[in-house]
Amino acid sequence: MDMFDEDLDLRTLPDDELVEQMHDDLYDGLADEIDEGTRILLERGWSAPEVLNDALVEGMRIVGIDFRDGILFVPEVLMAANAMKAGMAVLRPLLAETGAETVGKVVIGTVKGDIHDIGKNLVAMMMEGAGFEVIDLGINTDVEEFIEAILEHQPDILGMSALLTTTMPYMKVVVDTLSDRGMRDDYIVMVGGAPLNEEFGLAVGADAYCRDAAVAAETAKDLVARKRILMSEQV
Ligand code: B1M
Repeated sequence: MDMFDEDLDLRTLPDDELVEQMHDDLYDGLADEIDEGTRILLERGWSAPEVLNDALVEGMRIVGIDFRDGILFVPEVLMAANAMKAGMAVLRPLLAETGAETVGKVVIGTVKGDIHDIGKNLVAMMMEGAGFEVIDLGINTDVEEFIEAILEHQPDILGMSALLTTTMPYMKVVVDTLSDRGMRDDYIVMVGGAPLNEEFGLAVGADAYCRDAAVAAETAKDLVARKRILMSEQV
């Protein structure tokens, strides 16, 4: 960062340059700047999903490439994640804003061995925005924690997130345990995370794989509506 950058007033930048600057600031882990940039874009009339996707998620994608290529390391990526969370905190009330009454309940967590939570947090926010009550179990969630939570909260949906190829198979452990205990059919199971795909979702026995948070919220609404219809036909 040079002296010019230190004095940079984000407000003087046109939208496209501000977004590029935010990608740099995310890369550099500058949480205050990301907070400010997010607010400026919103003031300029950008919608919360636009800011999220164009400024934050895209910035994180760039971080991910350099992380993969060994240019960035864990401490730097943690700083970037921290900056991303600062932006998400500004967007949260907007993404979770809902006039609708509660449409259902979701228990969600990142699976055992995995501490990535940005995507899972976004899914939780968007689901809240779609009218769901969300019980977030956080990261590194093992099967007993999932089962304890679903027994306690009786959700419509169990959602699992995984970002590592080494942790995604754990989703099958959870689904199989539900089956072994005769509980599988009582809940809709949804899975997601960057390394997953449709085929994997089917293979672990989930009801749905969703590629992003917006799709997850839509799918959750659809599946719960379908479940309600099926249940009403059975009575
Ligand atoms: Co990690 N990491 N990381 N990391 N990290 C990845 C995932 C990696 C792809 C980077 C890379 O090499 N390019 C790579 C995985 C490779 C692989 O498995 N094939 C990797 C690795 C290797 C690791 C470590 C092993 C590194 C090390 O220690 N040597 C280590 C593992 C730690 C662990 O979990 N045990 C590690 C650690 C970390 C940090 C702690 C530094 C940090 C996480 C901080 C945090 O989350 N609080 C981190 C980060 C930030 C990343 C990258 C750069 C970004 C992830 C992210 O937040 N993306 C990531 C590279 C990448 O993915 N491009 C990487 C933004 C987020 C919005 O997207 O999470 O995909 P995403 O979520 C999306 C969708 O996937 C979907 O919706 C979300 C929003 O649209 N979705 C769902 C997610 N969950 C869903 C659930 C649903 C439905 C949709 O239903 C329930």
